[in-house]
Amino acid sequence: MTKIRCFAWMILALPAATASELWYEKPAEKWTEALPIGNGRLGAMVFGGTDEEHLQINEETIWTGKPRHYHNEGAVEHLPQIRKLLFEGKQKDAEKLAMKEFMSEPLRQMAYQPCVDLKIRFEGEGEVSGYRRALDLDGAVTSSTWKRGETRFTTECLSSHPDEVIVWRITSDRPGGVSFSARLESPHPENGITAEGDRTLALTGTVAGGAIRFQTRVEARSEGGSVSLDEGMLRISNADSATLLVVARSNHKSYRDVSADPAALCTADLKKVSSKTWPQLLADHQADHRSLFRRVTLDLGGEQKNKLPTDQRLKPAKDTPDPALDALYFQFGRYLLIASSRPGSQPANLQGIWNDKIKPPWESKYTVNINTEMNYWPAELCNLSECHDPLFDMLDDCVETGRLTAKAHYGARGWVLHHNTDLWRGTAPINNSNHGIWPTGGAWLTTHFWERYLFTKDEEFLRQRAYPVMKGASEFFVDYLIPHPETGELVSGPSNSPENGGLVMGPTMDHQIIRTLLRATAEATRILEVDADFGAKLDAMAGKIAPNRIGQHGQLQEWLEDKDDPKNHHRHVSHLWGLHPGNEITPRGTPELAEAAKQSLRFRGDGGTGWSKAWKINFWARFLDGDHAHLMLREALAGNTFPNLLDAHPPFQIDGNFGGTAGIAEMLLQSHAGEIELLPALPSAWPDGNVTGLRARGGFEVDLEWKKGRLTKATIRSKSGNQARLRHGDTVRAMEFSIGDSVELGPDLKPL
Ligand code: FUC
Repeated sequence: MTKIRCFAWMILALPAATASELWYEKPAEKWTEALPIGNGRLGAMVFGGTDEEHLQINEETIWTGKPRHYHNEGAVEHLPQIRKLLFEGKQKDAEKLAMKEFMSEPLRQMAYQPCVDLKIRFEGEGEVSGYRRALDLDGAVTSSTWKRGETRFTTECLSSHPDEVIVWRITSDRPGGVSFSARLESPHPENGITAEGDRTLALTGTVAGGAIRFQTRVEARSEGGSVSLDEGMLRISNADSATLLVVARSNHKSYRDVSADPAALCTADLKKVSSKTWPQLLADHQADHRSLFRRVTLDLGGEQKNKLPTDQRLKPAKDTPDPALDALYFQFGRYLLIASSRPGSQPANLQGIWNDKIKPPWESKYTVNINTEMNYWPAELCNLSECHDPLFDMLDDCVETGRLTAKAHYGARGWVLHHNTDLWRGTAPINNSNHGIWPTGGAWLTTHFWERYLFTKDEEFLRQRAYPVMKGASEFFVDYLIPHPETGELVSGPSNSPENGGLVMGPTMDHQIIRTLLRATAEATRILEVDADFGAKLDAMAGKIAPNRIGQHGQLQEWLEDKDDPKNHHRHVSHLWGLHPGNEITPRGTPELAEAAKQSLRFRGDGGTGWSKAWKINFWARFLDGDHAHLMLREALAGNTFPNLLDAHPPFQIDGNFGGTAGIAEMLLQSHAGEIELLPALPSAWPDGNVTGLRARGGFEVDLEWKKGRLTKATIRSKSGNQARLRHGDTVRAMEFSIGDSVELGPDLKPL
């Protein structure tokens, strides 16, 4: 029976790839070639080796540092002087004073850490042939298969959300053909490896100098043959097949509590799966994953290119469109969000949950001046609302720590989060006054609460979860905004236009974010029928904030002063926030501002880091220019994507993947401007295609079909009953929906 199943699997696996598969002809040599799996909390990069298999494993709560505060008591005393210096044009003096008196303590935040490496050394002689390695996005399983001599081996690997376990499985087509040893290694110094029973290894580790302790266990099972424990290694001899189950836990309970017992948790995790067989583990994992993944399908044609290994398609995509690769990249982003952000888990950090370095770039933490937000752009749009939840949980923590920072640094009510946070929920300005003092990170993230409401129309969510956070974020800005001494307009500051131009008063991006936050909060007070006076005050204040301005080069000004440099190709395009993800600038609603924003984007050019190009896909989609959006997608694929499809900033940073996925969705469907626009930015590279399950604000789900670049059919499903203004090109139609309605429309937007 086992033999027949293996054989059937091989027949299925070896032919050309499916549309939702990444595949390769060789094992991964580098981390950026290995394939990611994850259950929100436990992740692994799977290398697929034939002499030695390597799983580089992460657990999301293993970080440096310990529960602590970062705010700087007394910083507020220096706030008036910093503002005065900035208003007087003395930027360097202001930065110097701020550096000395206004920064977080300590100055830097903590780093996300690797957990453990599982190394599996195969026994056996003979030449290797017929190798193939893949990641099936729909099944959420990596696989590798090869022949050594006359024996074919196949491996599969998954990280199960329902069962909280990583499972690695090997079978051979020769009875008794599987023999290997497996060991655990950790990059953390103070660890010990012990045997737990006769087929389980446990590794206990401590993050040097910090509070986090953790444990990892690997349990071996075999069909046929034997399992033994020997010198800190598991040995599997002459089995027909074998399965390794890996669990990992830390002592982290919350940002201020590290009293969990990793060993007890690991014991419980393994106990939970003790009677579950591989087919059961696989079936439960796939049912869970598919319940999310299959909500959206995307077919852009061009499948014949799937016959090529995935890594060989990236560079050519620059000049020759590869629509099937675009669709794969889109679904890979959705796969990654499912794998790195599940209810109850930490939000996806700068690398999701995948990190092999003790000193990862930017600590692999949460950079909230674009990166963390970009991670969540696809969540509502691409029908993965639940995957958004960890971000909201993190913000609940930041409301607590951010209150202390608001008081200590600004003497303000409410809460504030500057440009980074970490496992310990730091909210104070870090690193350097010339970019760390940026008080709108929390405000931007708070708009995600509002967006969740707009997409779902879930009033309970608005009342219970969103509004308290929005109210606190808004209260901060009521106390913080100050009138400009010359114009009387309300301005933000000290702040910066993220990472460009140093410490200033009144960067455009801040004003766009704050206006959006205040108006959304005011709107929420009306929907919920609470705090009417507060709502009116917020609306009034929003109207007094310095507006968007068009400068001497026809550009949208990045600052209060008209000082933009048209030759500046900086990766951040912060002042276009109002175009995307915000909505105060739209080609139809504010054509002059939109034209100025376009001028600014032209000046910035088509280059940039991975996430910068991903943002530009979204910008061009919002300009309704599908071909330019697609050009940016091709730039990202060819120039900023590793062989395993992870975003190459470089180095690896996951935001570009998520931003790219959201950008592709924005090319097909937009709903930020008071109407649901179908195929707003369809590029000529995708003449025929269909998409199902995208979501639009107002509680709608949308399927679209098109041929020769023209919409042929749209299906609109209403989840919450609502009016909608639908648009396709110049055709506009207002419709009334009841809950559960599903309406099929033709290209003229009339019911079919
Ligand atoms: C911001 C960006 C960098 C990088 C870092 C993590 O600081 O400017 O490019 O993405 O975040």
